[in-house]
Parts: sequence; structure tokens; C-alpha cells
Amino acid sequence: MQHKNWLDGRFENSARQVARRTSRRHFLARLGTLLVGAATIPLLPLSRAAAQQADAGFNEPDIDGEAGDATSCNYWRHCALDGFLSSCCGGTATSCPPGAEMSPITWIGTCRNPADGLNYLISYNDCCGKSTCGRCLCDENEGDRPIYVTPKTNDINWCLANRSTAYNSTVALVLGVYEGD
Ligand code: ABN
Repeated sequence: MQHKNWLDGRFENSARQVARRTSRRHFLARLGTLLVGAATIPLLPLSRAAAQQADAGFNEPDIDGEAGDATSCNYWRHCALDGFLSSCCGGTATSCPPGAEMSPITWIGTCRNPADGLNYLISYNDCCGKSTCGRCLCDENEGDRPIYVTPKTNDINWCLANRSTAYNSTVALVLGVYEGD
């Protein structure tokens, strides 16, 4: 029997790798992964919750006590807001400026309201489709996490899922009382 030399071995390995990568089975496996991945995106609770808000306007729960200054970075609900305040850009703390569209995906923070001492879950939706506002830039990072904890990362342009990815400003929507520890 003839022994394979080093060069034969290298050729054989790379030929096998090419065959593996271009096989029908490999293609179908990749396609399957892609389809399953795409199908699960709308199942994400964040994505669905925020899409409803963006479509239907937003009703916040009743919150006791003084409302505070919505144009200030120190306003309690802005505790994890990294971006320009919609309320300084023609919108309000809960609505985007005219002509801007709310992002259906968001990041979530937990902020304490000093007026009633309760912690609230806050959804930070970016306002998209208009050029950057440039007023009231806040860099509040309470509970901010690295990018691999996606729903808690505030340093991302969440307009990436919108028709226009242009970032204008950000709103802070109170989702409800945080019941955790
Ligand atoms: N989510 C606010 C934002 C937008 C663009 C870039 C960084 C942060």
C-alpha cells in the first residue's frame, strides 16, 4: 500500500472541507437555522409589548405624587436613558416629536420614583426617522449591562428595526411597578 505524503493529506483535508461546506445537507441545515431564528423574533416579549405601545399610543399606570421635570436628565424615569430627551425635541416623555416614529424594540430599566418610593419598569423607546435632535443629551446608566444582555443595553440605536434607522431622541414609558427584589 502506498503511503500518503504531507501534501496529499493537506489536499484531502481541504477537499473534504469544501465538500462539507457545499453539500445539500449543510445548506438545508443553515436554512433551517435561519428560518427558526427569524420565526422566534416576534415571540420575544419585549418586541411584542413595545410594538403594541408604538402602534396604539401609550397609557401609563396612575402614579401618585409630583410628576417632576420631564426635560431633565435627573427626572426619575430617566435613570437608564442614554440619548436625547424627546421632551426637549418637540415630543414628551411618552411621545415622539412630530414626524418621528417610535421604535418597536426597546431597552428596559428599573427606576425608583422618589414621590411614592416604588420601583417602576421603564421602556426606553427610540424615536426614529428624523435627524438627531441634539438637545438634552442624557447619559444615565442605572442597571445598564454589556451589549450581550441586549434588553438592558442602552448604548444601541434601537431604530435599527424601523423603516428609517435615523435616530432622533428617546422616550421613557412607565410599564408598571417592578415587583421583584
Ligand atoms: N438608544 C439611544 C442611542 C441611539 C443611537 C446611538 C446610541 C444610543
